[in-house]
Amino acid sequence: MTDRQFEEGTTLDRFLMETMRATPGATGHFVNLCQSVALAGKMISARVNRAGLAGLLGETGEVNIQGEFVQKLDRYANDTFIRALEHRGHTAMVVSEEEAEPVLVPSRFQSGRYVVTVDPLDGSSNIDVNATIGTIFGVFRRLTDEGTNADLTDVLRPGDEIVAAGYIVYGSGTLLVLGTELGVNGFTLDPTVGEFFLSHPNIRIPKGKTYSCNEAYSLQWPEPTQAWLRRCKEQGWRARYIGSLVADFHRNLLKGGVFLYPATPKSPEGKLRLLYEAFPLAYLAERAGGAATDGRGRILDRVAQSLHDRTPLFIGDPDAVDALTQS
Ligand code: AHM
Ligand code: MG
Repeated sequence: MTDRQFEEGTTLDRFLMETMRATPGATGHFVNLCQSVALAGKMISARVNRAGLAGLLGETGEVNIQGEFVQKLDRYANDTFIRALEHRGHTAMVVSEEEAEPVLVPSRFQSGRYVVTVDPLDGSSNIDVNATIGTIFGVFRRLTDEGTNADLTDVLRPGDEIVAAGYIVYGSGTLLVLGTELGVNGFTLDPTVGEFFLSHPNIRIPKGKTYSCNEAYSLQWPEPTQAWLRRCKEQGWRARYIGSLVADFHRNLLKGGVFLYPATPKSPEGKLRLLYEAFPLAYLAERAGGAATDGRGRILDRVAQSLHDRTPLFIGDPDAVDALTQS
């Protein structure tokens, strides 16, 4: 919310209810959806915290649609997220990084008006070393009639049609960042109470000279992008990169800076996925005063052609994104 003041100690539930009351025509379905996301976030957070003790590190032995080895926590996060969303009547379909095909809500549950895209556990390569990882999600209001099954037309559409997005970071604390048309707000999980409390109201990305990228690939980038990086170094910028998109994005959102993952000869379409990584974070960046492009144009102007489309990504500080897009 940009125009409301919330008291200290405002829970996510209270925030959502007050936001709903101030939104004409709101039915409560979106509030229920956010509550389901928060429940999944708490459950995943608890599992992440205990993973080293509970035999939950390492791989399952499966390979996912991306050709990557599935980690045990990837599988847990995926299943938990889908189970949390499927039964409350707000969601019709989930598109997940870990699922080759869209997952329809089982027919024994009421189907809903939203379609959710999710990267259940972003930064999988950091799971086994206790570095920050996270869940990224985006929400579309479905186009197809609620009386029918949702289908691909409900997600293969412009990023601009996202109605809400967010992420949960599992770091030194667990934080849920939620973006809607009303703004971007952060909620910290108090594990002693089991609730998310508003801790970062109305987030706006500050100016900051930090770049986040895998610099080891920089010699493979287009020359103008390399030239931009050289200029940053001459101008005294700093580098921060953990290799979890959600963590790198989060730091830049709070501290200022830009994240870039350009195309390389190995990943000519870029590495990051459009529907459940780039779209949600681009939505959040723009609502927090930042920008996001694929190096040519605005990310949210893109239209997904298939579920697991990839894209180059330049996201964060609007001036830096602008410079990188024109470079
Ligand atoms: P994933 O863990 O969902 O598969 O995401 C891919 C990750 C991003 O979180 C991160 O930005 C990127 O891959 C890091 O890639 P690289 O190791 O090439 O720097
Ligand atoms: Mg990811």
